[in-house]
Amino acid sequence: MPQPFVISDAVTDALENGRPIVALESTIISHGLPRPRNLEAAKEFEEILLSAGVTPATIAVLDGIPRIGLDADGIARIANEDMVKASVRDLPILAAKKISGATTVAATAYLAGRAGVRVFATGGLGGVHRGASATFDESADLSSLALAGVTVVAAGVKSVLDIAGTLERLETLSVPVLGYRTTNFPSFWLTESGEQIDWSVDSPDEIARVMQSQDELGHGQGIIVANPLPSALQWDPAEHDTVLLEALAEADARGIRGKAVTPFLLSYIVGASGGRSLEVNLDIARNNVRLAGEIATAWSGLDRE
Ligand code: PSU
Ligand code: MN
Repeated sequence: MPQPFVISDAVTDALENGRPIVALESTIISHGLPRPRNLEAAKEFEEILLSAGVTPATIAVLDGIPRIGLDADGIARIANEDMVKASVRDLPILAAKKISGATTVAATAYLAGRAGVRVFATGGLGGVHRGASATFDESADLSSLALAGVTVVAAGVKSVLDIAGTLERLETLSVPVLGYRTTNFPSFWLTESGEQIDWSVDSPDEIARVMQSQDELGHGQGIIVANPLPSALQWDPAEHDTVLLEALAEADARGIRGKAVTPFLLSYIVGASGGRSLEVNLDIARNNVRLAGEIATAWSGLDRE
């Protein structure tokens, strides 16, 4: 029987020895950030983890095989090849066709969960799109997180989405949402969306204890840690609002639909903001990777007790 996925030697070693590991997604690299900054970013995210004593596990499908942990060549491939954007439902098709794909939050969380990697860092989550009551456009990130027992650190969801609707769906799906030192859910580039969440947590240790309780209760859902960027680093709110409305109108005018919507909005916004949103985007991802590393470290400490 061929293996359904391949776990790198470094990740296998960390798993066997209970050392901290953080999963990283590849769609943010292939479809979320422009070349050549995307390759620099992919390497930098891994470096941040390595220098904190945490093993990075960047996840992608290469030639049909889901890989948990990439080598330098794999990282370069996700940054430079025109890969399909792969959600959970695409995995068996990529496998049969032996083609490569960059995994979304949904597919990355699924694969990380299968591999036993419990903490995952991304930029922003997918969610309920504006107008979803007519289009049914809701990211599979939400339903996947309801099934994969993985803690994902994200700066909330972008306000191109229906943020209140996204939080309602997460409630229905019984996915815990923890604000990191806040009860104001972040909207990616902005520190606060204005939407309130029920719970704030103060430390990586507290998050690890929530994970442990979740396991003890037999809840298989993932956990979302909403990690806002400090307000001094956020994107200018006025510019943000203008560019976002423009991006939504443009997507509508061009009739962009389905899985193309999110990548279209992301690249339109980078272009229309003259690169400013990109710098904030990178700060957000770094901030999330750092916190995910701390959570993974706290988790592996708890695990050994
Ligand atoms: N939101 C972001 N940045 C991203 C994405 C979403 O702020 O890079 C990417 C992630 O990979 C996420 C995917 O899983 O888009 C969601 O796409 P869709 O809305 O088609 O489910
Ligand atoms: Mn969609």
